Amino acid sequence: MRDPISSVVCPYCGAGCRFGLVIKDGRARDICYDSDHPVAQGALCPKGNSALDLLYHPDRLLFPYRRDSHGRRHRISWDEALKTISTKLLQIRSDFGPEAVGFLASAKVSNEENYLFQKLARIFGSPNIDHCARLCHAPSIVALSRSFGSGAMTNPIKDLENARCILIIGSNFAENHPVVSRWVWNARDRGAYIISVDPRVTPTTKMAHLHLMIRPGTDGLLLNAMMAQILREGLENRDFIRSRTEGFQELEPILRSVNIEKVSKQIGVPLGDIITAARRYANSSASSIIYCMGVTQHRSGTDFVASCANLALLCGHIGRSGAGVFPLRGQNNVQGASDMGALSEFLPGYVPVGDVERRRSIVSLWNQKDIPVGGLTITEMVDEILSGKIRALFVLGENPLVSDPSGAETERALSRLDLLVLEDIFPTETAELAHFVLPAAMWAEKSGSYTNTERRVQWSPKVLDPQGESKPDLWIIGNLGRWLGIWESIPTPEEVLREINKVVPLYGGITPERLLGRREGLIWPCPEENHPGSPILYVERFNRENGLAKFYPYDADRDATPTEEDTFSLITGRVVVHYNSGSITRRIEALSRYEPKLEVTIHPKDAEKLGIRAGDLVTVRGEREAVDAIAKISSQVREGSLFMPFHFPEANRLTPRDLDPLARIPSFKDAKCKISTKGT
Ligand SMILES: Nc1nc2c(c(=O)[nH]1)N[C@H]1C(S)=C(S)[C@@H](COP(=O)(O)OP(=O)(O)OC[C@H]3O[C@@H](n4cnc5c(=O)[nH]c(N)nc54)[C@H](O)[C@@H]3O)O[C@H]1N2
Ligand SMILES: Nc1nc2c(c(=O)[nH]1)N[C@H]1C(S)=C(S)[C@@H](COP(=O)(O)OP(=O)(O)OC[C@H]3O[C@@H](n4cnc5c(=O)[nH]c(N)nc54)[C@H](O)[C@@H]3O)O[C@H]1N2
Ligand code: SF4
Ligand SMILES: [Mo]
Repeated sequence: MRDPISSVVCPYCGAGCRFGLVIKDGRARDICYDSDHPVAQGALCPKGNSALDLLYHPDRLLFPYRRDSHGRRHRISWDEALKTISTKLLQIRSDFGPEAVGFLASAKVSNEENYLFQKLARIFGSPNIDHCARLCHAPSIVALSRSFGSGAMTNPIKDLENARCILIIGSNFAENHPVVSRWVWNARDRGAYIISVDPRVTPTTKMAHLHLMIRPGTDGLLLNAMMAQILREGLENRDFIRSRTEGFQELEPILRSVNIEKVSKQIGVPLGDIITAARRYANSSASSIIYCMGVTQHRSGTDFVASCANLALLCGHIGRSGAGVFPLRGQNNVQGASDMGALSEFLPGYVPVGDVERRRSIVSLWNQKDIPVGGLTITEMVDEILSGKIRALFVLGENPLVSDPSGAETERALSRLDLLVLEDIFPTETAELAHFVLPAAMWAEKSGSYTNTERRVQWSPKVLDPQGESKPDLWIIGNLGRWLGIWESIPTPEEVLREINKVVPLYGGITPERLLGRREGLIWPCPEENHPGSPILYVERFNRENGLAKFYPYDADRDATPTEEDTFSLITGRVVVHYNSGSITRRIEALSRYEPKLEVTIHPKDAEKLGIRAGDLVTVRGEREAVDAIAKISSQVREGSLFMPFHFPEANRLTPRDLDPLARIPSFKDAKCKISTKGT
């Protein structure tokens, strides 16, 4: 590539690939591949490859509009939009208090935009700021911070090729982070043993030497059984446990009492496979764990993540090349949005809002004495809209109507707001309910930094002009702050990054001067200007106060619940050609033609029992609602379970609002359902 630094960061997943845009007469004509990129090495998946269809899609939002009480859209000017929205927000604040306003940030926009957005919400006086990390890796933030001192991935993606054993649990990266596959294949080619734990057969499980097709939601039982076997055989790393950890004495008696034979029946996997997995993971010289939504999106998501951490600590497989814990981040900037404090319980840099001294020191930089605490999460905000406590919601780049659990409740809540504002690039399902819709410029039309799943912060430059009257999110947030009287001028992305350098020590040395000229970015923690970045964490000490990691005891047997005979466990998840709420990919023909309609996968034996044939229209009944889908019959799912992608509005009509008590993530991977041919 002649001018590599003009390359942009891919707007889809957290792998953080970059590609160049060939621009002629102000229009992007082609994509060029970046063969030196540290993650992608020139490869892109189907989504990255179709990025031009996204830029020039005819449905793009090009003008601000308001919706009247009859649902009609009226095009308005930016001044009118921002003036009316800010007047209404100030009115709601004076009538009901600042906590009557909720703010949803976005894992799709830059660090600078998220930073400024949470600052606006908090100075406005509302503690209610959250974003989709809540629905995604909130359990990783809680559990890994407790165990290791940081919720992030420990090693770079490329380092996977140095692993001698890889345990993949609840991740289908071959479809969802496709470029990760190349590094796992490299490891395999070099002789690494690959174990996969997934209740379905997927392109990822096909890469494994051993596939443990467990019953959904039994990961805690499996991980404890593996650890129990490791202890039984004396394969644990006593030196590591002694010198680098604490708390093992509380976990050990739980593990000693595990009955592995019983677990084998509970999880539906042969005993021999559990033993092989335990031995392979413990005995290799460097083992890594890759996990994702199959682990986190459960009522016990935090405990499952804690169990992954316990296993790594038990064998000392952390803090070295090839040995790490890889919670693959989903969205292109979900790591960054979390780092920037777009979460109800954390300020920028994971400063707990309850830590009075550190909180006051951060907000003093914003010329504030203090800010409110006790904010609500995404699902809690929906509950409080229904109770009448929240009256206005400002949504920046999320599609909650489709992505939140229990769609009927979300719809009821969003419909009763006094004010719903949406900033997006497309007219989504949520836009249908919004009073004001503000058109955002797309990734290539604005500058800013994005943090991928490896903690790699990369600058993505503006290479095109925004289309129509769309504006960069930073401009919109900055201007709204002016109308609200919060600040006087709109900062540039570089200016916001300089403020982040001061406020967030992890980003202290990731200055605009260094980042703009560095295509491969910098990996945090990078506290000072001359710091090279930190690809591998915990080499010498963990990030907890005493430098030690901590085991967290979890008695998984407590959670094992049998299901009723005719009830199915519905797994919702992803397919390669679609993305999240589908608001983008359902519009892109090059992608959606491979999966144009909602399908539900059922095992052949269950289908036969219920008289369901391939292609039949079936009704899937959840706790509250029923939806129709096309039946796909395949032994890629277990008997008794179903799979449905959540890229269509119907899927979340079926999911429950059961939350993990600590991370407050909904259990998207286990909705109790019944299924029948439509009309029967
Ligand atoms: N193509 C595509 N790529 C994406 C996305 C997308 O929508 N489409 N979204 C992005 C985002 S935001 C995220 S968070 C990531 C998510 O990436 P993944 O976590 O890989 O995606 P999922 O399909 O939700 O779930 C992964 C696997 O968990 C399995 N699973 C379900 N229940 C259980 C269980 O109880 N135990 C275990 N061990 N496994 C279980 C499912 O069968 C599935 O294969 O992908 C990112 N990349
Ligand atoms: N049933 C079920 N539900 C799930 C999940 C599941 O596995 N099963 N997974 C959960 C997970 S992991 C996640 S991360 C969430 C995702 O939940 P959401 O974040 O709500 O999903 P997206 O479809 O990614 O929505 C992002 C929106 O941002 C818009 N956007 C893109 N770029 C920009 C930009 O530059 N500026 C602005 N302003 N907007 C932009 C897009 O058009 C899109 O409408 O869904 C969760 N919901
Ligand atoms: S793997 Fe992720 S970052 Fe890379 S091209 Fe695909 S969607 Fe984009
Ligand atoms: Mo996600």
